[in-house]
Amino acid sequence: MQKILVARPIFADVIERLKQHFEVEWNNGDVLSADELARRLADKDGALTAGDPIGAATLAAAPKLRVVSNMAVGYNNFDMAAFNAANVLGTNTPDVLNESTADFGWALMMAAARRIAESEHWLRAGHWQKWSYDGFLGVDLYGSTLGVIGMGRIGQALARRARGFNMRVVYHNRSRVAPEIEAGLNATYLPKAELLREADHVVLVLPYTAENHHTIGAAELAFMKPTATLTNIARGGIVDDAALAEALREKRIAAAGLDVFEGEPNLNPALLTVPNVVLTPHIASATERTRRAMANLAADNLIAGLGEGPRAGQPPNPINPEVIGRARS
Ligand code: 8YV
Repeated sequence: MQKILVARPIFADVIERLKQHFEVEWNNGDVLSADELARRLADKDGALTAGDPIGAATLAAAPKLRVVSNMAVGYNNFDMAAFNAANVLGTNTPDVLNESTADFGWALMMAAARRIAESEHWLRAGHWQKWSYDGFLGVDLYGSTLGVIGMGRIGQALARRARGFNMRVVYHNRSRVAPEIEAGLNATYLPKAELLREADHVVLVLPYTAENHHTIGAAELAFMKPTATLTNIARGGIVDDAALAEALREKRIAAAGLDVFEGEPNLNPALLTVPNVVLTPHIASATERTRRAMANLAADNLIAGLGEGPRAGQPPNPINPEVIGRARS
């Protein structure tokens, strides 16, 4: 039987599924250090990860490893050049999380715009003595302009929600999406700086790559309206968190909603001291149904990637399909 490592706690019934095909070592505890992960992978044929960094050194220490299945759509934790050089297949879990993640992005955007977290903290702290006409005035979503940066599957799911709020949709993406998709979403392509100038609510839904590092920094924040909100449901590092904290403190933008952070789970401490930001612990895909779907899809990818089950050799979501069938190097 081939050996696999499940590097994180996941649903126990998914572990049972994997046990039908593999000898499973399960880390049902704390996040493994890089050294511990490499040590445990030394004799494994496959691994199921969730954001754990896998690079050249880890692959070199695991000569039998052929498939690493990430329980996430984003795979910036994989060094794909190293995967390709070693002929190791990487897989991810797209699509099953689109709607839950878009719902959450919408919730964060609304919470930021309407100051929900800020006013709730104030109320809990016992400050509510009387109603006041200017208490926690926010900014409207209805009839405003939504700016989506990253018009992939989740970005499109967000844009579809804008219809019910009678919003104009502008977007920026590496390349323009197909005209029929633009037409279906009633979305207009804009260069990034123009989008930032025009949008009332900017939402980031792009993958993290070296080129997307600090897509939003001090210069970009300066383009935004003082009444605008910024929501990041993509990845830490896409926003310069220090520059954002400063812009929020100085009210150069109205508010922000952040589910992902540079260096998470450690946050830039400045973010914890500004009131006009809603902070959540990377939970945009966290519904019972979606996380189960992600875990099962990650298992499907690993099972098929390692040549088991009805789809042997044809995993549903290969990131680098060109290495399938090649000998490990
Ligand atoms: C994951 C995510 O839960 O899919 C992604 O890219 O950010 C989340 O849905 C998280 O990355 C854990 O792997």
